[in-house]
Formats: sequence, C-alpha cells, structure tokens
Amino acid sequence: MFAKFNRDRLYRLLNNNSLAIIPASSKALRNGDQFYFPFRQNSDFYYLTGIKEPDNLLVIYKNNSGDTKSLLFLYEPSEKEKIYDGHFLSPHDALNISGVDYVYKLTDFKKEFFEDFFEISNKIFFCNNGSFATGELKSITDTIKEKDFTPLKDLMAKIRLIKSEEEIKRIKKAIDITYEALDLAVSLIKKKATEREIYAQLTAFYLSKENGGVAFDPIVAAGKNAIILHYTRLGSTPRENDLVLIDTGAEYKMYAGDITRVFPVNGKFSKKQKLVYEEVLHIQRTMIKEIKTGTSIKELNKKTLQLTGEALVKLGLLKKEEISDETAIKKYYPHGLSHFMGLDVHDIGGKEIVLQPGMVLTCEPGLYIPEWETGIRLEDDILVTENGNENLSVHIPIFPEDVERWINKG
Ligand SMILES: [Mn+2]
Repeated sequence: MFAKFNRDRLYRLLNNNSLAIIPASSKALRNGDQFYFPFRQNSDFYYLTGIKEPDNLLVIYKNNSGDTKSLLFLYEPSEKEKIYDGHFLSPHDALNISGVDYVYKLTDFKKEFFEDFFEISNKIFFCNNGSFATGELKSITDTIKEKDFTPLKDLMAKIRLIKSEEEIKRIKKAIDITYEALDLAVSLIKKKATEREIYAQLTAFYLSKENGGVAFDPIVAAGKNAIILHYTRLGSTPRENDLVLIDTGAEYKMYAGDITRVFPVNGKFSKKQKLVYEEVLHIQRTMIKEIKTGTSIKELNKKTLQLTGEALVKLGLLKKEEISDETAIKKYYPHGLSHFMGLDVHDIGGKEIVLQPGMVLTCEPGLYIPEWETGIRLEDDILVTENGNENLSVHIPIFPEDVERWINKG
C-alpha cells in the first residue's frame, strides 16, 4: 500500500522516542464567504496517508523499544457542511486508504493527549511547510508551533527524493497524458487558436482524465511572449511566422509531469528560429548525458552556463571575451537547468544534493533573445539510474524535423 510503504520509509529514519506531526492543508477561500480555490493536499501529508481531503492530522511515533504507531485525526464536518458539501471521508474509508493504526476525530486531539505525546518523546518533528491551516486544525498547529520542534522537511526530502516504482509509474503516466495534451495543442495551433484557447483546452484535457489534474498552470506563449518565463497574460493569437512555446504538465495520482516544446505555427522553422532551436537542443542533449549519480544540480548549472555562453557567441549575440561574465549570459538565460519533480512539480530537495538512482529531475535549458523576439526552452523529465539516466519523455518529439512532421501530420 502506497501510504504504508511511505510511512515505513520515514520510520526507518526516525530515532527511538521520537514523534512526527503532519497536518493536512486547509481549503482557502477564493471570494465571498463560501467558495474556495480548488483544493490541493499538502504533498507530505498525501505521501504519508494517501488522503486528499483537507483539515486532517497525522501523528506517527517510535517508542523507546523501536515500535511504531500511526494515528490519524479525522476532520468531522458540521451538519451544514454535510448538506452543502456532501461527501466526507468516513473513519472506515480513511483507515482503508491510509492503513494507519488508529483513526480518531480531530476534536479528540486535546491538549492532554498532546502533552502526553510530548512527555514520551525526546524529539518532535513537525511538518511546517507553509500549508495554510484554518479552524480546529489551526488552533492545534498553533499550539504545536509554541513547542520546541524540528522541521520535518529534511527527513521528508531524504525519502521523497528517491522515487519508488509506484511513484515512477505515476510520473510516467503524467508524462504520457502531457504528451496527449501537447498533441491536442498542436491541432489547435494549426487551427489558429489563441493562446487562451490552447491554455483552456490543455487544462480541460487534464481535468477530464481519471485521477488527473493540472500540475501547474500551462504556459502558452507565442512569439516574443516566450521571453517572459512564466507568461500568464494569454493575450495573443499566434501569427503565421511565430513560434509557440508550451510548458505544461499533467498531474496523475498527485504526481507531476513537466514538458516544454516549441512549435512553428506555419509548420516550418525559419532559418533564424532553427539556428536558436538547434543551439538549445544541443545544450539539452549534452546536459541530459551529464545527469547521473554523483553530480548535483549546482554542478549541472555551471556546465549549462558555459555551454550557453558558447552558444551565444556562435549566434553572434556575445563576444568571446564577454562570456566570462555570468550576468552577460544570464541576460539571455536567466533560470536554472533543473528542478526535482514528484508530488510537487518543483519537488522537495536543493541544488547541492548529490544525485542518486531514483531521483527525477527536469532538463530544461533555454535561450531568450529580446532583439530577435524569440524565446526557446526545451524540457524533458529525467530519471537517474544506476548506469546513468532514463529520459522519461524521450518519446515526445523534440528534433526540429520531428516537430515539423508532428505539426504537419494529418
Ligand atoms: Mn520545469
């Protein structure tokens, strides 16, 4: 079972006589007093319980002989909430999904209970990752915050960074759905759809999939809009000679895909567009080979900056003597090469972490040239393996002639 397997991984890292408290997220009001933003569970809570509903609390502990216990405190809806919001997780369902040892009501998490926990434990870990608690859960987490606790983040990073078979399966599925969505985007580009229409169709496609969702708001940027890294204005209609950059990812069973491709609207890259595209592709292909056990995102960034500098010289945008200055390169490439992926599209784990088999990260160099009104980024999702890596999105066309064939097919 997903959650039990994950809790076992955390138990192995806990010393005897320690306790970890992990709150779920709460719903956030959107506007008015009754309507909420779409709810997304705190990834740590989901990882350890498999439960997607808000306002619950998980406590796990390891006693002085190394025995472990897991307790889930379940939110109990009011009569009014039952009428308006309908379905709530029953204790029975919660037990089945999470496989915890005990299920209580959230209101049972009384101060006395809590003081007992603190007495039996030498060390308290608290998942304080910024999830926004409200109501009963907030009063509980506020009390915990007064105590001397250690953030759970570092332990969670250790386990969440190394993906299990099940997690890799989910990421692969998210990537496959993303590929289908890009295929849909290609057909829309051919029909001269607007940025907004493409964005809406991608989102609708992800939401229509069983266990599917949107890992992050799709970026759909035509022409010079692609220079803005997180372009969200969606105000343009791609023109005949534009490139359209699409950076998008489905979520599947809470795991993200994250892919960027660039398409010529008229079905053929111009000479100049192709020149830039080939440079970014060359950097991406070179850097994919560099992703392996023992290196780090920090090291990869260094090498990418060097390659990007060389590309800018080739394109005539910088002189050879200028590329010793990082800020000159960063004018055309202001972001990093990689981030870890998983439950969060930008997953837990820092740039200094030494890569190990089971880690999944993106490889996404880019060149953004205001003078030429051109922005190109190419992004694949890479699994680190014993012998190097596996490109999980290798089946999504990326070579210019394949992208042209993709857009011209049918
Ligand atoms: Mn990315």
